Amino acid sequence: MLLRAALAIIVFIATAICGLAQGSAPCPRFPVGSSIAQPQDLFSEHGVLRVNFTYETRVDQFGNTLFCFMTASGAESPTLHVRPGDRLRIKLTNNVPAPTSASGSAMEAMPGMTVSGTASSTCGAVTMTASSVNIHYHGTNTPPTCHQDEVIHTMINSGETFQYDVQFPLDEPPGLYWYHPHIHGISEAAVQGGASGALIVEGIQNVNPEVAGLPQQVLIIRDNLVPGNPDPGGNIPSWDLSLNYVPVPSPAFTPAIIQMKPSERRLWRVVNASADTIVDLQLQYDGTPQPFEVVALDGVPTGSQDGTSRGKRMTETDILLPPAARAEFIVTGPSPSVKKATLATLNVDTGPDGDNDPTRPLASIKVSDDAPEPPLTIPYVFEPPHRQRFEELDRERPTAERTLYFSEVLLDPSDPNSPTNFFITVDGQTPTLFSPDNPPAIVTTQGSVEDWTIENRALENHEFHIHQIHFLLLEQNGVPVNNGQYLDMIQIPYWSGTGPYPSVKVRMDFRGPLIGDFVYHCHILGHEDAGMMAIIRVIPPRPERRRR
Ligand SMILES: [Cu+2]
Repeated sequence: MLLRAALAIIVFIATAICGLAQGSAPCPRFPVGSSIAQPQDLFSEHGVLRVNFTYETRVDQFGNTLFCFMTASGAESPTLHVRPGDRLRIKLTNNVPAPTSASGSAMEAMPGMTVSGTASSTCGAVTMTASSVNIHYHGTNTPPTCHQDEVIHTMINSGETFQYDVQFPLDEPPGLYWYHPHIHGISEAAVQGGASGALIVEGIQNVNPEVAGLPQQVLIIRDNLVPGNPDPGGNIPSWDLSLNYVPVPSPAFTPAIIQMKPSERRLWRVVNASADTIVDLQLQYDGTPQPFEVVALDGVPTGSQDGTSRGKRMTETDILLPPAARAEFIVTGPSPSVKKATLATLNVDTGPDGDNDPTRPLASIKVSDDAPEPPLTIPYVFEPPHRQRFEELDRERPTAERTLYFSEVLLDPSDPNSPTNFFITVDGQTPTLFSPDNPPAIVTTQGSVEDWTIENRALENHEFHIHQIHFLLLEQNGVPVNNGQYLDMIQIPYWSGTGPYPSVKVRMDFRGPLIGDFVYHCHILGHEDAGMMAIIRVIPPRPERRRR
């Protein structure tokens, strides 16, 4: 209910400025059933990518509030290309109108929605409003400091301009990342409004030479409210989806169109930029699942961490992508004899308390000899790969082991319709809703390597994400996983109500240079906004240890 109230306030504010917004037409959307277009590509030069963004809003014809990042030339949510070691300098101006005093005071009255701090603990604005924004550079191993990838205290309010200057490390794995707002309490509304874009760290061909020369297609899946807010079930999903801003609305699910040449090979770089919707991608030709030749997951080339600095391809016929997860894979387009070629998401069983993420098409692939190619091709230019960031993590001895768990509790246990509190808790501590003023739930030391067992004690799926670092998946439900993959997203499926809790065991790598406070949370953003997030603090080693 808290989220819906917040959303209602945002809709009210945006409606008030609807005429103005439509005049300047920010956040454009494509018609249902249209061919997908590639977002505009922006590249770093001489080690720096400079971007001017405005944060915009408008209300669409269905009453949904849209949000987006726009450049001065009118490009919406462009793909940002950087190289390892580059700086990303985004100057962000928040053009979303300030809340009215009435809605502002309502916001301040909402528990968990008011974020205030002192000048020493904040970064940008001091008090959160319904129009606050910031940017998280998801999956990047960049510093959690003010003006970089800091989301706990960074707020840019209406009318304000803020300068980001994000330093990418030299050993940033080459691959697909993404950017989105991360203001606790309103992140779901911002991301469902469409404020997200792709971020590519260049050089995947250095680790996976087989992708060199392939046309590359960025595919961004987003979700949004179903107009009219019908009860989910059957063909009515909890949220509608879109592909590169082409809506695929329920219940007809008219797919977007991807044009390809017959049997053409392409690198698809897919981000599930949904706030809440889990997808399970499958490519079907006349009903037969086709191979995805996977070369990277969550920005890390698959199988690249064994010391060879060479990625290894995995073949899959479907790929589960939690919200925020990425997959990069080679597809071969249909031959002319294929009558129906569809990129679909399969039904995801999210549990008795979960959402409805049904089977539905996303895109129909149309082949013709004169189909336009995507504007970018992976360069046929190779450099020696950097040492892979997480190399030999699998051989490290963990310095600590922890158990964490996801749980949900009704605010009023006697009223099944009361709001749900969402928690992520270190076993032994008291479940606590997130607040930026909370002390860190975990304090660790730079240089440590920790094994975390993360349990799901709730009756719906949760999707674990930690900022700043990737983790190595070690076990699922106590069974070792030996594919050596480094991820920043992992699903922990729902608990049935009896038996052991579903769990994953992951190895956290704090050996890198990053210190400071950052967060881990469920990346179903409705859950994160409702409390399912906590702070970890990485402190420098004590001087006497440093001398060793
Ligand atoms: Cu969750």
